[in-house]
Amino acid sequence: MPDPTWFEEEEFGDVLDGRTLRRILGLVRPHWRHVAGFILAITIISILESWFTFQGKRIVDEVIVPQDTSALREILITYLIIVFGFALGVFTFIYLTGLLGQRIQYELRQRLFHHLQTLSLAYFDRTPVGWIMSRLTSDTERIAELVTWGLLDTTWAVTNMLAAASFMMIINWRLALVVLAVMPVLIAVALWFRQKIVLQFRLSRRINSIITGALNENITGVRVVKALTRERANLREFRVHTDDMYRASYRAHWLAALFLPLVQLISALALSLIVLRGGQLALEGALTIGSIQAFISYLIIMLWPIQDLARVFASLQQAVASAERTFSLIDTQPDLADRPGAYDPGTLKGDIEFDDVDFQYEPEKPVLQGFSLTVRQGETIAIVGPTGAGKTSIVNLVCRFYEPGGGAIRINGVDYTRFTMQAIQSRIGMVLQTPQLFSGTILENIRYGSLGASDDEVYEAGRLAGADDFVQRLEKGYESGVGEGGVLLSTGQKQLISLARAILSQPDIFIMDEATSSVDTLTEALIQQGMEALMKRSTTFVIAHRLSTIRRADRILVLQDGRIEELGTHRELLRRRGHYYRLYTRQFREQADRVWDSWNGATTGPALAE
Ligand code: DCP
Ligand code: MG
Repeated sequence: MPDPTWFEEEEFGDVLDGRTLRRILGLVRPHWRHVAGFILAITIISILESWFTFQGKRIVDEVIVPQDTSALREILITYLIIVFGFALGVFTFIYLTGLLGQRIQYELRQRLFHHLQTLSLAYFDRTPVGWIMSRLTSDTERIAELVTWGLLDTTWAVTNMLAAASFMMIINWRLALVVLAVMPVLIAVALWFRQKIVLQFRLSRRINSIITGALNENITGVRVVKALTRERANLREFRVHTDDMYRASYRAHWLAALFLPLVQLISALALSLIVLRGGQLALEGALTIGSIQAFISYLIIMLWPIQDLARVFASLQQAVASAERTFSLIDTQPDLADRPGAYDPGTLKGDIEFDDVDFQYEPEKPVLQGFSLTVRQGETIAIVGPTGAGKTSIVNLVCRFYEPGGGAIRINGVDYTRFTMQAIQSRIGMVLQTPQLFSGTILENIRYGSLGASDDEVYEAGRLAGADDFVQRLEKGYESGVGEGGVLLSTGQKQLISLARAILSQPDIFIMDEATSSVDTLTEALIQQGMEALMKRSTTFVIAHRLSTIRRADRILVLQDGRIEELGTHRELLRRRGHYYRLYTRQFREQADRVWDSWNGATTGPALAE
């Protein structure tokens, strides 16, 4: 197993990671008009907000204090304009951010999905499906949120403060400087807290994932835990983790609780400075009452973003972490790719030759070593052997889902790495141990083998595969849905559909990984028949568990620990009285009886009695 910690969720990234931020901005660049649009809208809103407050000052200074209504009309009209502009601005930025967010999510998902198709099986071996799913769903969402609401919050904070500061400077620059002197202190405090809180939350999250893992293992493995009477020891370990968790989140919440009151305290200090210094200036006649009131309002406006800073920063960090993971997926290079100058030979007909092939999934764990085998064009070779012997690995190599680590595989005398992947994989038909269907109708699933096929060709393939019988008995026939992944069908039925799909694609090479789980004898006979159609025209590799299949093969390969133990026809191998003979007598006698009784109508008599 690969080290399981490398894909562990890290919830917070470093906001100041310039490279990631630049790449995120790269996502936005094509939509710069949208961004410019909503930044403009936000700026206008911020200015209007401060201007609105300024009108309040005018009402006090020009209407209420002098008891004069002459300016009232003009002020009211200005109010109306502000409110109208405000509504327009809010509409614009909500609309544009929504649109931008959706576009970016859409593009990212497309890109990720497309990229995933290029990655080789080896990647999917070592990457949990859940991890990939999170990249496609929650992470793209968070990135979209970062470039929309995150960008918005930041812009809004800056423009809000600038607008408020400007209006304060216009009203009275000396008092404005007093207020602005307090701001850096507030921002420093907010930043310090942010760092501490994030640190604690990060810690508690990490512990949380350990706890979840422990819980998971203990619940799924409860039988073993009980059998080995490990309850007490596990409980002790568990308590240590929960204690750590408690302490970390306790500190985080304590800090979070402390933050707001502290900001308010400092703000109160700023407020009293305004009242004190403002009062002095007012007494000197250098400041109006309306101005003092406006200053208090501006201070409150400037405080909003600061109080919000911790929240915005936390979500920024999460989004940056999301982006890092998503980019790491986008940056993953496919392990297998077409070589320069790779070509399509037009057919895969010809002998298939394994020449001294070495193969391993993981370093230091060889699966095949010095494996040599030539399969003739049109031949059917049955591969048998104990579990883990390397049977599936051999067909994986034929499909070029993986490539040999040493030696070569030649098709018609040419090293197959000189061909394109597409050329190889499009000419191989396969039925897997656990057949894979896609949600849709039976018709669509069969047509997957050859997208250009007509309905009639699909029915013909269904008939050849022996799937016709059960399909016709379904209410909607070939138009019946199979459910997600084919859940509405039995394994045997899924194999029949996969067979029909393989038949339709007219492959040069056919691969069948027989299901070990027993299907009923009738279905088995049908599968057998369907395979016949393919075996006649294709070079066939069949990983066989059923006697009926093995006996039909031209040659049988007995595999053990990645080595060829025996190779020959059924008769030859039985005569040798070696490995195959023992395997056959031990494992297949019972099955043989069943098969003979049920269908094979004893034309040659039991093989053992040859
Ligand atoms: N293996 C691995 N990584 C994979 C698949 C397999 O490390 N992604 C290892 C497990 C076995 C060896 O490779 O030790 C051979 O595996 P095969 O799948 O080729 O084995 P079989 O197909 O013969 O086994 P079964 O009959 O169980 O399908
Ligand atoms: Mg296998």
